[in-house]
Parts: sequence; C-alpha cells; structure tokens
Amino acid sequence: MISFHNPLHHLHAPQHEFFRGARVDCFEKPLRAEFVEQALQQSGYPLLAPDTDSVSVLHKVHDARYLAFLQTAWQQWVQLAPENAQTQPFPSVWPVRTLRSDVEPANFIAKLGLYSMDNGTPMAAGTWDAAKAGADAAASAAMRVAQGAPAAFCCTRPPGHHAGPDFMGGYCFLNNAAVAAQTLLDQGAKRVVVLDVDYHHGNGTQSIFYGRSDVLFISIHGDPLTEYPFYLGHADEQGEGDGAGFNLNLPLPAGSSVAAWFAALEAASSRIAQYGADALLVSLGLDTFVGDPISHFALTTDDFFTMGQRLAALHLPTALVLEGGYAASELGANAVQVIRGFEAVGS
Ligand code: SP5
Ligand code: ZN
Repeated sequence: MISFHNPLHHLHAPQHEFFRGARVDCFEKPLRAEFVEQALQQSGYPLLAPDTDSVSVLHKVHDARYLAFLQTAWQQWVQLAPENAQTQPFPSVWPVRTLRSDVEPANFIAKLGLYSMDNGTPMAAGTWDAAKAGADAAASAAMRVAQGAPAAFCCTRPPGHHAGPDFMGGYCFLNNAAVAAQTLLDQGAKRVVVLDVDYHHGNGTQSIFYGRSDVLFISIHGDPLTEYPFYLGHADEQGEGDGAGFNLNLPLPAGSSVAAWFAALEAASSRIAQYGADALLVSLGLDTFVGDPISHFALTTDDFFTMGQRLAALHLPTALVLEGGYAASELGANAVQVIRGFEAVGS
C-alpha cells in the first residue's frame, strides 16, 4: 500500500497535558509516529513525503479566522513574554452558551479559549508547521486514491478528527480526515464515506459535514455519556438539512467486547453499501487496542488484521489516515496489521 508520512511531525512536541489538575507527560507524542514509520519500513512499505499542498482544501473545511489564529498562535504567545517560549499556553476560559463567539477577543488566552474545545490540546512552537504538513500528507494520500490507487495510508500526527470547523481539541488542530475527504470530492468523487474507527467519537469531522449529503460520516466509538469528547457522538445525531440521514453514530459502552465492535462494523458496512460511495476515507484510530492506556475497547493485534480485511471487503478506493492510539510501542504492529489485512483481500 502506498504510504505517506509527515516529515515535520516532530515539530509538534509539547511536554505536558493536564490530568486531574496535574501536569502529566503528553500521550500524543512523536514516538507514536516513529514506531509506525519504523514498522511500515520494516514491512516493505516505503514512506513518501507529501506532494500536495492542502491550503485550498483547508479553507473548505475550516474557517479562515481559525486558520489565521492557528498559524500565528505560537508567535502571539511568545510576543506576550519571551519566557513563554519555554512553556505551553493553555486556555482557561471558554465562550459557552449565552457568551459571544462572533467577536474575537484581543487577549491571547481568551482567543485560545474561543478556538479550543478543551484544555487537553497543548501547543508547541512547531505545531502549525507539523499540523499543516500532516494535512498535506492526508491530501497526498487522497490524491493517489483519486488518481486510481486502490488504497493509500497516511501516517501522521498530530491527529485530526476532533478539530472542528473553527476549533482545536483532543490533541487535534487540523482535520486531516476532512481534508482527505474534501480532496476526494474536489477530484471528482460525488459521494465519499468517512468511517471513523478511533475509540473517541470524531466530533470535528461530524460537525464539518453535518449539513452535507456528499459525505456520509459513520463513527464507532466509546459512548460519549462516559467517554471523551462527551458532548457529541450519540446515536440520535443523524445529520441536518441536506445532510439529514447522512450521519451515523454507533456508540458502544466502554468495556465492550471485540464481538460487539465487529458487529458495529457490520452495521456500518451495510449503511456504506446502501449509500453508493465512490470512495472511502478511514479515520484510523488505533486506540481501540486492548493495551491502550486511555481507552476501553479490547481489540488485539490480530483483530486489526481482521479490521483491514473487513475494510477491503467494502471494495471502495480507500484512503486511511492515522488518528489516535497511545500504546506507542504496539502502534506500528497494529497499523501494519490493518494494511496487511486490507491487502489480503483481492479486489
Ligand atoms: C485523537 C484522539 O484519540 N484524541 C483523544 C483525546 C482524549 N483526550 C482526553 C484524554 C484524557 C486522558 N486521561 C488520562 C487517564 C490516565 N489514566
Ligand atoms: Zn482517540
């Protein structure tokens, strides 16, 4: 399978996130991508550098105001005080219900809150460069599929599926899956499925496409009643306006079995077959793994091979983009098993 990497991912290397009020080491760290890159190369999948500029597509899935903020956020932070270069900014105030989000404040931390859904998405000096190169890598994988490759994989970080039209969150800044799906449409696809198999609901991707019928968004994830991102991902969210009927959430209780997970994948597959898609984009979170430190499903490394087989059985041109997955040392094997399983099914 053609595979792309993000040559700048290491520029996004924040030190800390918050857990129960304390600073803990970031779960979403450069080592994750390094393990996947290493496993791909050792398995005979050379890594291509991105060759598509995602800038025009980024403006179709994110608001200009948010992109402008993100691009200069670190400089704004350091301008406040030079010593800020040694520390990460965190939001501390958010425009929840009744407060205004149409006026961008001048205060940096207030702006950061306006454009964030949580305080769990730390930024670093190179976050924009890393995230932009990642969006380029996702667009590059989609381009190959649009040009006739049966499938392409994008190994990147930071992940993307929690990033909405105008906000970051859940370790995500730019929505790589939305960029890839929009690229497939721009290249001639009429109907694209985004299937999100990350443990966490892909709230950003859902929101970006919620009012559209040219993208069917389907997500299998931990029930938001107890699992991040908490405020979206319920089964009754089915799309609105032109998008009514083109959003399918399949939440499963934390602790669900592998059998329950694959039953949800069967339900997703039936809906996909009915939709008549031209292409498939998989938001490939690997945090459904039994050993994931922050998630509660039970897939084994062998199950990821089965997942790859099931995805290939949909018989659609397919781009796969890495999302979460925090058992770093097993991430490479798990990613390769998805690819091997996919390739084991003849088209
Ligand atoms: C892309 C993705 O998978 N984002 C996930 C964001 C999850 N954010 C909440 C993390 C909470 C971490 N809790 C640590 C528990 C340690 N025992
Ligand atoms: Zn996740």
